[in-house]
Amino acid sequence: MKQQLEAIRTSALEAIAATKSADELDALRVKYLGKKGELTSVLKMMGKLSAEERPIIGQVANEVRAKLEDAIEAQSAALAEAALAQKLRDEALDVTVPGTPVRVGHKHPMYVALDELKEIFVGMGFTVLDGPEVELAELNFDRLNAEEGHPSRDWSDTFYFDADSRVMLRSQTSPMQVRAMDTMDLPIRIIAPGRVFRKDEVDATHSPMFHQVEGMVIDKGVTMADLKGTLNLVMEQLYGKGTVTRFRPHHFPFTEPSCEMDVQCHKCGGAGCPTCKGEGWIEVLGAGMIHPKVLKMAGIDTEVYSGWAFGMGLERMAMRRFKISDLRLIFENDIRFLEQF
Ligand code: 2U9
Repeated sequence: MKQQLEAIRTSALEAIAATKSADELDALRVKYLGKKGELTSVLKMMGKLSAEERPIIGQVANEVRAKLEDAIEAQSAALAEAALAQKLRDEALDVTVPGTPVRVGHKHPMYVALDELKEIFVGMGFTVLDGPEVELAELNFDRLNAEEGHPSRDWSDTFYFDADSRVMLRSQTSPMQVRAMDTMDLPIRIIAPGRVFRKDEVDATHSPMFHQVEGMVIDKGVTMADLKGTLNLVMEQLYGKGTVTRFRPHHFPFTEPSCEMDVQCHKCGGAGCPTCKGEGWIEVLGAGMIHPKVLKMAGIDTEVYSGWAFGMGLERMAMRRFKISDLRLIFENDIRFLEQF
């Protein structure tokens, strides 16, 4: 019987050490220590032993049971530890694995030009304003001295939302300047870039939606000299030091006097070439002293304050800067085109 017990011990310990899972270990526990287990079966035969043998065999049997229980417990802990280590390995995140590439877009050339312009104006203390594209005709026209009957208010030129021509897609970013005059403290120095809408057929130089940058300064004692000085500085930063400009008289309802500004062609130095279409000059923007009526409508005292304003088309500016020949290319967003800038 002693040999039987020792055989059980040897085979059980070997089997326990070889287990790979908690289930296998549990099966062994039942196999050896369960009610109908091998060790239990041997112990049940103890009654057949003599009185001298019984305590000796009993002791061996208890030792074997204790040994198997200890071995099962130790193996159970070892298996649990191994399972945890495996789980940690399986669930580990390898941060060095390259991710799925994200295709990065490309900054639109017009926004390259706009950002450059913003930086120049912000550097001179201007604030950049943003505002609604759906506007009141009152702010878009009346407050800018373009009264009923003004040609730009015609239904053939403007996108109205209602039969009374009160609500419209803004045709210029000027209503932003009107809002600024109504809400901001003086002095004011702002630029307002954004989309504007006019009923134009699409061709190489026209689109029903385009972008403008307008700007204005209102302060005490502002004159045409400030307008010229500031805009000359902007052109030098855009086109290089020594850029030559000229101002031609013009007419806008919201400025008086009004002018258009040209820069001398950087390609031919004014002699005339394909870049300036033989003119020697390139028109860049419109500007003028803010009409006293426009200031008065905003409640600004024209005896104390005066101001100047300008407006320019952003697509045209980007087309000049990047030598883009057709306006439609600006809006098509063909990545092969955009990636060239
Ligand atoms: C207020 C007062 C004055 C904005 C101005 C221009 C001259 C101008 C055109 C350039 C090309 C429009 O994009 S374009 O077609 N604009 O020539 N704009 S002065 O003057 C203002 C604006 C707001 C309250």
